[in-house]
Amino acid sequence: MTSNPPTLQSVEDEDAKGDMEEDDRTIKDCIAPPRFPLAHNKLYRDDGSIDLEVLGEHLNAEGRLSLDDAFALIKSATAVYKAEPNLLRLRDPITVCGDIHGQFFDLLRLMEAGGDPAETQYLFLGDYVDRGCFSTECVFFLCAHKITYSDSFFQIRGNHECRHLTSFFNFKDECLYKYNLELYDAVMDMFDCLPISATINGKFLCCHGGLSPDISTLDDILEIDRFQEVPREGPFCDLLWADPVDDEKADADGGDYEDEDELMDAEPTTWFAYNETRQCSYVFGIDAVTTFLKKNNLTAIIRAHEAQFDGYKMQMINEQTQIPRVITIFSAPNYCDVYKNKGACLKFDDELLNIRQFVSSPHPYYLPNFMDVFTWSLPFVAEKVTDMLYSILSYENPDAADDESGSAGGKVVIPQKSRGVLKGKVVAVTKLMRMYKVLKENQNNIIRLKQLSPNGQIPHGVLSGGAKEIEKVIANFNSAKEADKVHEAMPGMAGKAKGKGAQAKKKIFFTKQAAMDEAAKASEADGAPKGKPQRRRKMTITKEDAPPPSKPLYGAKKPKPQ
Ligand SMILES: [Mn+2]
Repeated sequence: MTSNPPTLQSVEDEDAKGDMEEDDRTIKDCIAPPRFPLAHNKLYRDDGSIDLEVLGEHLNAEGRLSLDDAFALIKSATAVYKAEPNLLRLRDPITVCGDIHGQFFDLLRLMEAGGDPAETQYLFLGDYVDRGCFSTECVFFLCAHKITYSDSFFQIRGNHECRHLTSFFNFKDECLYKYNLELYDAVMDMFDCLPISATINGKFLCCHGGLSPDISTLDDILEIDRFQEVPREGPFCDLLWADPVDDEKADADGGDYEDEDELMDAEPTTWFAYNETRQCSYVFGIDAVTTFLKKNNLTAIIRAHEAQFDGYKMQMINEQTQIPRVITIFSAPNYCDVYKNKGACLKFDDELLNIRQFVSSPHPYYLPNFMDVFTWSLPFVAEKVTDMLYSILSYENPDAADDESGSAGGKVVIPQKSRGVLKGKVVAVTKLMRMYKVLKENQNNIIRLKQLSPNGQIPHGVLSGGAKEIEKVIANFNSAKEADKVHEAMPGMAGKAKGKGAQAKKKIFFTKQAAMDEAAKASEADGAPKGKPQRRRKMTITKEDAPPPSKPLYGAKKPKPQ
């Protein structure tokens, strides 16, 4: 029945109702989200195709889908992903995008910067969900595009597309908040079907994380059984989790080891070493990269997975050709609302590689971890309650006024037994008052910090550092990244892999044919005749700001009717 309170059932006459509601709002500028899920006959055109524009506008207005339509979208997209191979073989022109992380309003901006999907081929490198509060919107929008443009719109899997991370971070909570557990499970089953890598023109390998010592040829990728939860180790894990050695860091301290005694015998990682930051998988160095590229006749690796201030990073640049061997692309601007970074996408066209950068777009506000306003207001309420309690207690106890310091020491006057009990209570309440005062005064910053934190945990030592420390942490990209570092790791792995880490510091080569590769390299260096001289590859890299958005962004006022 349409007279019931809003539910996830489609309602045909939503517009009439929506308009009525809007007029009732106290703040007229604040546009009400659609009260009812998008009607089935509006989501689909008469010919059965999805109306992507209507879907985009509805999600942009914070609208939801009916459960039936949501499940249907997920199911159709699952079938399309499932039919694709582990390794997609794509040709340019194509736009390549990095992490999205639930930033739906930035995804809309990205897809405008990257080109109209009706005419532009797309490849997304994973991490569609978690962190941001609009992951379900991202999933539906991307699925709808996959169904509509199956042969030109591609997505591969990121490390967040799994049950383990989405439960630890906020995607599962978001599904439960906006839809239900069955929908979450359907999305997880869909993620199990996503392809895990791609090549462009047979020259660029694209994956979310990077290389693996268990993958020495592209054929090794084809052997992986990808239809499962992402494992915690092995080639599948590495493709989604590995990072290139940070060359700046490597130059600074000759390796990425923290202890001093480790530093003594540390060499820069040129092959593979244990990935301390992620607490799983590896970091891969220059020798691993050049060996892999050469063996597979590739130019570069294009990956995502790490936030970048400019939205991209070029690493391990070939001195002769000036072509980077590793390109990182990151498409979530102002990541987690605190990094202040740009987002970017790569537009490949023949020998031209154009980087388009864009800044973040406004989006609706959610309290962290979908907290409700009552929970949020607790520090304020609690402060008032302790305030009242204090007044009542100190009315009975004239000494209380002298005890503002809250310390039980100082001048000792032996009180009567009952007075002593009362005094203890006043002291306790005073302490409580002071705590709530700190909490209240720093409420805004703590909440922004908590936004970085799944399970509401705040990075160690920050709270005790007081207001200044909190402000410092959320002030800029580097400190936000540092505070957020703990969340780059595989949850539940902290400390567990230490032994493995110590082992992995030694050189790890590709397990397959590593010795042969080494030998070949050595004989080449001896001046053994090479084959035909290599054709010098040309590649021009350009960078530009994306043109300004053509559509009004979220929160823009509707033009007043004449
Ligand atoms: Mn990632």
